[in-house]
Amino acid sequence: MTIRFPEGFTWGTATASYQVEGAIHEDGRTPSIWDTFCAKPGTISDGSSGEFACDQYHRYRNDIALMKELGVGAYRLSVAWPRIIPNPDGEVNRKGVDYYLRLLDDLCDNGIKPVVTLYHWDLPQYLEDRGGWPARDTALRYADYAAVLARAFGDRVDTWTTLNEPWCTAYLGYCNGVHAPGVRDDAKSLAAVHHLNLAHGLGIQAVRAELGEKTRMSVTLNLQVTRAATNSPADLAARRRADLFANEVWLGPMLEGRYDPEILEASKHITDWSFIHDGDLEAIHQPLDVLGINYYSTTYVRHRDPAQTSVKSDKPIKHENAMPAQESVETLPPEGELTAMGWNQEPEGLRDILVELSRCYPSLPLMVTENGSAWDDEVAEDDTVTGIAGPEEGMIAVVPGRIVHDPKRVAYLNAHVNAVHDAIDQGANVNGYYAWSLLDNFEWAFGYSKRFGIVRVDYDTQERIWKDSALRFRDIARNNAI
Ligand code: GCO
Repeated sequence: MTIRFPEGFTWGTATASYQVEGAIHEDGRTPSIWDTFCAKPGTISDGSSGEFACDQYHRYRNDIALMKELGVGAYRLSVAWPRIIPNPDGEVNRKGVDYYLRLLDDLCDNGIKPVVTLYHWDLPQYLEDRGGWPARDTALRYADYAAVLARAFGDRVDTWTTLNEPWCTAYLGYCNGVHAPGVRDDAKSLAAVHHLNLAHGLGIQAVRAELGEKTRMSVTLNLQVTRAATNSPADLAARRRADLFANEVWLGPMLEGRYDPEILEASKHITDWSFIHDGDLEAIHQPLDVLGINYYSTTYVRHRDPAQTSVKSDKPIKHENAMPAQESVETLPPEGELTAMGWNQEPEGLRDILVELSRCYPSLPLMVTENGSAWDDEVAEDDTVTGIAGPEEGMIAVVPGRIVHDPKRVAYLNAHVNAVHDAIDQGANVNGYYAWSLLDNFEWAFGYSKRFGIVRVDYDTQERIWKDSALRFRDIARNNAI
């Protein structure tokens, strides 16, 4: 049976600067917090870093040829802040800007809309040295950076995304410390929450001040679909507590200009929230054209006795409870067949969050800015597989004769694309789906040990190799149907 998506639905692929670019020493880029973090022993499971990654800095034209073959209408990429403003003096690095101009122009020439994330976690190290996200000044510097990008890129960008998953920045970065900069401090993580919200609002204002009120603005949140283990009042309260810090802490300020008083109450033993200044909530509450949702799995919680000791997980797993003020919340081990990340598979969670958001915010269009799964892939020989020539003489975008058969990733993709369609059927206002990821890449604390790509990267040769999931996604994107 063929299920069609609405006319104009966008199929895209997504990546992030530090995960794919490599070239960390090139053209004036200075270190980000991830370069510093990776250099510390024990932070990255395979001891690697983004130094080479997928070398997209040099191979972007090939990767765009690949996307063109896939038939995708959009590429969600992020900009490395330390390429643009490499030093505390605030001076703009022309060479860094030029790299992205070449990339954006090539995308536009190939009819692929750029969806540009301003911040996907690679904070300049000099800003961390001055306090990082727990410091208010970082939000102000972010607004300057946003204005620079708006002036430089102008109308080449289809949709601007202020932040990617501020949940990870605040909690994995500053609460359980499994991501850069590796800080473990509950109070700082909540200050980071607020300053990320502030950066979002100031960033939107800065971009619109340069490019006009009509500029399409978004943010990408990894809202957590948290389920209570039972319907007991105690378990439901645990679910509510997780939801407040995972979701409401972003949705409230960004979409309604308020922090739920329960958030402040539940964390008053950690901080007095005096970092919220007069006028901040108005600044944060800016009109949005679309809300990006990253979705991978669900989390089950139940009540726990707060008298027990530490619950904060130090596992580098996003769906463990890494948040502050969770003394009464126990995260249950995931069930069913888990992906290579150890995450459960529950496509209904994607449907539910989309339907719920459209019910709460009916006028706000949604896009699934990331969805995908990691599996332990193997390469097979197959003479019938054709490659793709790169844009330059003698260059290859995808090698012929080899393929990865990845039935589990294909099944995950099918199930989640179907879930998006179910959500639309139930009234959700969803206008796009971006596969995470175009390529295998640097998976943060897991280094290169987890492969999320629909296209494989051979890190020794930088060859791109088809996976069945890419061919499946090509069918879906080209036909706008599954
Ligand atoms: C994130 C990111 C991606 C990850 C992906 C898989 O949200 O964590 O946007 O950078 O690689 O989610 O973990």
